[in-house]
Amino acid sequence: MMDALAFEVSAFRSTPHGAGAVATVELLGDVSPVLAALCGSDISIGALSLRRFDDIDEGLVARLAPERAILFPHGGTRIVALLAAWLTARGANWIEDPLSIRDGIDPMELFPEAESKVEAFAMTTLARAQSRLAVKLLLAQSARWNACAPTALDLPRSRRLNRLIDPPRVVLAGLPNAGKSSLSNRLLGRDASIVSPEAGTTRDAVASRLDLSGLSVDWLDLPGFRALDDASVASSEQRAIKLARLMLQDADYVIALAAPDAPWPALERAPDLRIFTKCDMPDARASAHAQDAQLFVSSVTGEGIDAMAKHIRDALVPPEDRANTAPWVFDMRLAPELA
Ligand SMILES: Nc1nc2c(ncn2[C@@H]2O[C@H](COP(=O)(O)OP(=O)(O)OP(=O)(O)O)[C@@H](O)[C@H]2O)c(=O)[nH]1
Ligand SMILES: [Mg+2]
Repeated sequence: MMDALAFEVSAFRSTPHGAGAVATVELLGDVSPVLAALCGSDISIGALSLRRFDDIDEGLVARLAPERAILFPHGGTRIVALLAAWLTARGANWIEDPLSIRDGIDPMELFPEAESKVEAFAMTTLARAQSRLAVKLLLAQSARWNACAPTALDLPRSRRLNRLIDPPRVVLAGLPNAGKSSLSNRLLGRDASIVSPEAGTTRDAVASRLDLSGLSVDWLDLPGFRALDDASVASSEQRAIKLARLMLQDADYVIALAAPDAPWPALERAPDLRIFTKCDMPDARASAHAQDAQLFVSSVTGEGIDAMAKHIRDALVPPEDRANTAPWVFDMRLAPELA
């Protein structure tokens, strides 16, 4: 029964992953039979129609071209997953990572309604950009590219802005018990890492996607760095520490953490930021290690946490880069001469 229906379409979610008010699911290929089965009947080209999506959801459907339609279901991840399952059960090719087809499809074909090449590229990029701050900037690019001679392209600035599309990697390094996991959990708003007064609690690095005042980052809570010749350190912890030190090399941004009861870690690489935590403890700021700190925070009271998030965001994607109205090379295909 299902074989008879084998749909010759590719489908993918074109809004960023995660929950949102409305998601967009693109259908490319022989879309008429899919719309007939999913929405009750086919939809004429150029029409926008409110339909039920089988028994999954209700939403708008835009039929943009003979071989292209967009579904607008509600944006919960579960609804999109159900639509994906419905489509794949009927032979459609569900593309989990639209990036994988990005280079194969001309954005102008994907977004025929776009008024310029830059707008079509911006729409394609918007589908995968991870940071909230990317949205307005990407939507402004078409006008900015029109207004500016390509000679004014500033590639280093564009590379920094690209962190709004692909999250940069931030690592938190400190001695055992410095409070790394507590700080990570506080930022995340949930307990991703176990916290305890026992040194060496975190073994494997714990990665979380965090929103730092509009910038998404991949945040890594590392095991505490202690001397590997310390006989009390178990061999599994020693291996974890070695791995963590490798992660430091790859990071876009390194934060060193100290506390009244934990001095600064010795790192192979100079940290980009030195944070002093547990500043709610009595006389914390008077402690010897506090002298070298740039920022003070407490994971218990929340003091300094918002300022810290903004500081890291602005270091990775400076406000002057965001405010600059010169074109942003958010996709190298727009400026092949710079590649
Ligand atoms: N008063 C106070 N205590 C804190 C704060 N942050 C962490 N702690 C305490 O410090 C201890 C160690 O915290 P963790 O977050 O587990 O430290 P860690 O750096 O992840 O430790 P390891 O995983 O062992 O390397 C726990 O008892 C926490 O409750 C803080 O801001 N204020
Ligand atoms: Mg920990």
